[in-house]
Amino acid sequence: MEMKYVPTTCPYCGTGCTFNLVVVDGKVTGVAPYQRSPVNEGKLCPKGVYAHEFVNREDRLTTPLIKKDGTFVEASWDEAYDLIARKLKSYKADEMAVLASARTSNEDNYAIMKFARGVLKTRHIDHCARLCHASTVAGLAATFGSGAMTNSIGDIAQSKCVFIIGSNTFEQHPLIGRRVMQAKKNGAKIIYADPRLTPTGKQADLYMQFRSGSDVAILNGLMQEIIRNGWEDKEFIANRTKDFEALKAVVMKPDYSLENVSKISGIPIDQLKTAAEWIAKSGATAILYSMGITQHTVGVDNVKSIANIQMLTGNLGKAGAGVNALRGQNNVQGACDMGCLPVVFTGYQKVIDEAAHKKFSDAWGFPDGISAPQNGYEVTTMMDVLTEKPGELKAMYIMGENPMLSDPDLTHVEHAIKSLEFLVVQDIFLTETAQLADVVLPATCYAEKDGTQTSTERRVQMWRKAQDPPGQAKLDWQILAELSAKMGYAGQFPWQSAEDVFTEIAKVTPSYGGMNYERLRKPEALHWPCPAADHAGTPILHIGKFSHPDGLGVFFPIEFKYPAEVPDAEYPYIFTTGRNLFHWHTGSMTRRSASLESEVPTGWIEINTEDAHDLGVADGEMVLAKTRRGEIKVPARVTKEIMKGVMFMPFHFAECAANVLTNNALDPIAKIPEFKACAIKIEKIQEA
Ligand SMILES: Nc1nc2c(c(=O)[nH]1)N[C@H]1C(S)=C(S)[C@@H](COP(=O)(O)OP(=O)(O)OC[C@H]3O[C@@H](n4cnc5c(=O)[nH]c(N)nc54)[C@H](O)[C@@H]3O)O[C@H]1N2
Ligand SMILES: Nc1nc2c(c(=O)[nH]1)N[C@H]1C(S)=C(S)[C@@H](COP(=O)(O)OP(=O)(O)OC[C@H]3O[C@@H](n4cnc5c(=O)[nH]c(N)nc54)[C@H](O)[C@@H]3O)O[C@H]1N2
Ligand code: SF4
Ligand SMILES: [Mo]
Repeated sequence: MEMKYVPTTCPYCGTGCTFNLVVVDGKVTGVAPYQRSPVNEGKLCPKGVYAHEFVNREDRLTTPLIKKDGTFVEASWDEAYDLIARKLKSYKADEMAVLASARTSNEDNYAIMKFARGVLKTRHIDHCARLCHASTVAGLAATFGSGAMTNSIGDIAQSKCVFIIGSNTFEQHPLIGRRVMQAKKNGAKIIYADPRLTPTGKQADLYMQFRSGSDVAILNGLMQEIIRNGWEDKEFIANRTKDFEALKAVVMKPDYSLENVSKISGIPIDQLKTAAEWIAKSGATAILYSMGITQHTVGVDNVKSIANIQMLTGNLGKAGAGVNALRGQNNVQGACDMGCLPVVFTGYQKVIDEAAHKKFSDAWGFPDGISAPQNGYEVTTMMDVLTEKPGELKAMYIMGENPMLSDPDLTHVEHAIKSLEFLVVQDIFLTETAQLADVVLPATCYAEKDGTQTSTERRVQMWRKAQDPPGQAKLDWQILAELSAKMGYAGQFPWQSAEDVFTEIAKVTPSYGGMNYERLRKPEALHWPCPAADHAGTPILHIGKFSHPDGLGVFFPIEFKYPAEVPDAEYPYIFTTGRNLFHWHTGSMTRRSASLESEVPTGWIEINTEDAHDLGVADGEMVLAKTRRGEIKVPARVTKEIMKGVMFMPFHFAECAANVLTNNALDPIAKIPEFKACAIKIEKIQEA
């Protein structure tokens, strides 16, 4: 028996924990701690502990599949490439759309970005960041000039007050939750605001329960209280920001008095008072937020409000403070950095910028040019165009995403995807989306490849190959390079290894310019921006000045608006959705993990005890959950821990898919859907 440990990075969340894969006779069989990790120091959450379990599942995709007369037939790579090349060449550039993947490496995402813009020449490339932190990218770019988490994970332990709003940190970023507990142990106050008393809330010193969709009102109310008491950081405001008077004019309105905010949100006035005082006076308050803030039609407004309160209290550019937007997927930061968005190349170089466009055209050297210097469609817009403007988009190439469970309003999504003439899906399992494809390509998973991924704290870390891929599965970037060669562009994809791809990335991306594999192999790796070979990387952003040309942070006055759909007589409850500790999104990996699946084998809807009493629903009873989009049967979980009037479902489970119910109303700027608030009713299921 031959056994070895291969250090790698967790393929689940954006925390970026490292662990060892245990390899016995060439096969991954387990996970063991990697003590030298500066992020998790050898500790892991259950998803990390069992991250080996899906890898060698017998239902991994092992060969290309081509759909013939409605059923998949195994095919050779050559057959699959020939078919895809022929079909894709038959479409005009902007008839094709591409989805990249926050699950795969930077190298894979760079390859698909280059494939989309250089080979297909389409402007339409996006990925699940749209459903996730699109509001953060837009909101923080406007306020600070840069759309990323401002401080590092380890830094949270130095906070004097941690204000968590719209993040269930202990279930969704458990090893960041550990830093929150370290801060608490050092005396920090923990404030938690969420419609549900989650495991995160149970550790808080102050828990504020509120109705989904009232975030702007709450934040404005807190700011009014801070200003009324003279607790704002006058020096910070004077030296580092602009447009404070405009902010003040709005937040001081009677609409945002604590009385009024309490009415809108349901939070008692004395709790709001305490929160305002702790946030303003702690000396170093860190805000942690995630999807509870971003997934709204006012997602960008919410993010700007978070930035406002941190600038108001001077909680930026120093240790233990900051706006900590916790990025979700293992490599969603990286997929954005790699330009898998409809508006930018790598490193946020704008496609509409003439110089950037020329830079990439020249660097890549496609003899017939690249995609036009115009912005493309977002994922959510693609789905709308497919249903509302038939024939405009005809083909789609999806790498590592499962919109048939993860996008809002699944009936609409199914209609959209089925109206495509040609769909390619490149995944590791035959997902709900892959089942609708014309061609399915088998990819390698994290355990089978070298590569890098960029965590929420902008730390670029390595994946290392621990075993061979199953069957004929290939590396994601390799598939894209080989397909591009078939389409006549061999010269543009000369890479022999992931490291070759990374070298090219570093050349065209200033914020990654000083990175290479040798530097990244060290346990600490590097935080971008790292512009030069002798630059040590940047763990904390905005020290001394913000990223805008004038160096100032901008206050945006924000008025409160209700969600696109609010409860009424017919649909009387607020419906919100999210996650659970043991499962990952559409479950493609965690539901194939025996240990995780045995912890939580199916979905549920959380109903407040009083609401359940009114409805005559018992704990565990199967109910019919209905919105204007659709209905599903789902077991009720009756609990005091959710706010009265609000109901919650995790979206991991195909057999009771929350996204049949969700609303695809979008934020006008970020185009993120309102996963966190719509209107629902519950009906009892009549016995037959
Ligand atoms: N175990 C696990 N961990 C994950 C993931 C996973 O699928 N499983 N996914 C990863 C990804 S991609 C992401 S983006 C992150 C997401 O991480 P989180 O954002 O922490 O997760 P969610 O459960 O989507 O939502 C967080 C909280 O928002 C609350 N909420 C609901 N409505 C509102 C509202 O109107 N306002 C506010 N302020 N809060 C509200 C919910 O009650 C919930 O507790 O998690 C990452 N980590
Ligand atoms: N109702 C509701 N819906 C939501 C949300 C919510 O809070 N509520 N949250 C949204 C958010 S924040 C997100 S991020 C999205 C996530 O939405 P998706 O990204 O669609 O969800 P995943 O299940 O993570 O899908 C990733 C796919 O990648 C595949 N994969 C994994 N590794 C690899 C690899 O190395 N190569 C390839 N080619 N494929 C691979 C997996 O098998 C899986 O099919 O869901 C969104 N949907
Ligand atoms: S906290 Fe995130 S990165 Fe760390 S082990 Fe858990 S899922 Fe993996
Ligand atoms: Mo996400």
